Amino acid sequence: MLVVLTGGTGGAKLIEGLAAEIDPSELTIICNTGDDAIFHGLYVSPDIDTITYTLAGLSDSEKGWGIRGDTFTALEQLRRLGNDTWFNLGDKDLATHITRTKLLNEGLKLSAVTEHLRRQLRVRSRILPMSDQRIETRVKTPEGELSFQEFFVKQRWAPEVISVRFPGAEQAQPAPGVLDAIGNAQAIIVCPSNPITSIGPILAVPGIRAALEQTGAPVVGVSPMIGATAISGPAHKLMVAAGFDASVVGVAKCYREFLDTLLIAGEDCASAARIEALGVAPVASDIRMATQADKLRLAGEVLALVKK
Ligand code: FO1
Repeated sequence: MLVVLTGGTGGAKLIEGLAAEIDPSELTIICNTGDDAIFHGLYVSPDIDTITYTLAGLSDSEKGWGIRGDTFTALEQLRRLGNDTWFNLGDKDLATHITRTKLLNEGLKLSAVTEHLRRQLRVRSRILPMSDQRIETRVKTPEGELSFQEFFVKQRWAPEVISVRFPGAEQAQPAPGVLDAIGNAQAIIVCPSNPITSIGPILAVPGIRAALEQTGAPVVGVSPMIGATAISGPAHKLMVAAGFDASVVGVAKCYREFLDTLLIAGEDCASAARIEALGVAPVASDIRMATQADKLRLAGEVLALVKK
């Protein structure tokens, strides 16, 4: 059993490769839910959906989110009716959020809803939300505090970031199956996701970080950073706000208590000694996943490292 910690887009690429390289039913994916938000009364869980759509072969790989070929007719009508429509929800994607919201309103937990949705879409890997309780990533900027989606989508991650917090995390528990999956894993993979706002919320759920620190299984991460910038998105900006270097060394610092190995870009080889000094073994590779072949190759390299 392989356990994967992930956010959305960057993680989905590696997970697509992993699911092609091994039996997908051997993968348990623990997903960030700090980005979740309510739009038009519907509960949207972007990272869970990105991973589910990816494994169902439905994802829009160009955008990195949503369903390939989706249309936006309902959204246009919502706009005409005077709604705020900066968050782009496609027509087919809306069906997911309607189903999720209906089941949550019927009393199902997010983990049970996620299980239902992935089974309906014939996804063979297990997808677990980090928690069934609401934990909302909040981004403090000079103009005030924003939800993650307000920061990321509405404001296109332009505002200066002062700090990030995860209200609800302290009182939350890991979703059913999360701690068992980590405890029984043969290996754990930390995806090239944002260490602060994708993996950070997962680690903020009481018990998850400790489970990772206690596991005897190898823990291998892939850096989301090359040089001083993220491969995509605002990880560099958020890492600096959280007090880390915007670099592979900063990534290693975020995970040093439980990470055994970190895959880094060849360009970052000069940082290898500083990563090693943190107790993490750096391995240089081509970590960009521009093509399908890249995803398979990198997944293969990660699997080779965890099998060592
Ligand atoms: N990201 C965007 O940049 N713009 C969007 O309008 C947008 C809509 C959207 C709808 C459903 C969904 O599941 C994801 C969506 N995302 C969008 C992606 C999402 O905001 C981020 O990728 C994640 O939250 C970060 O991991």
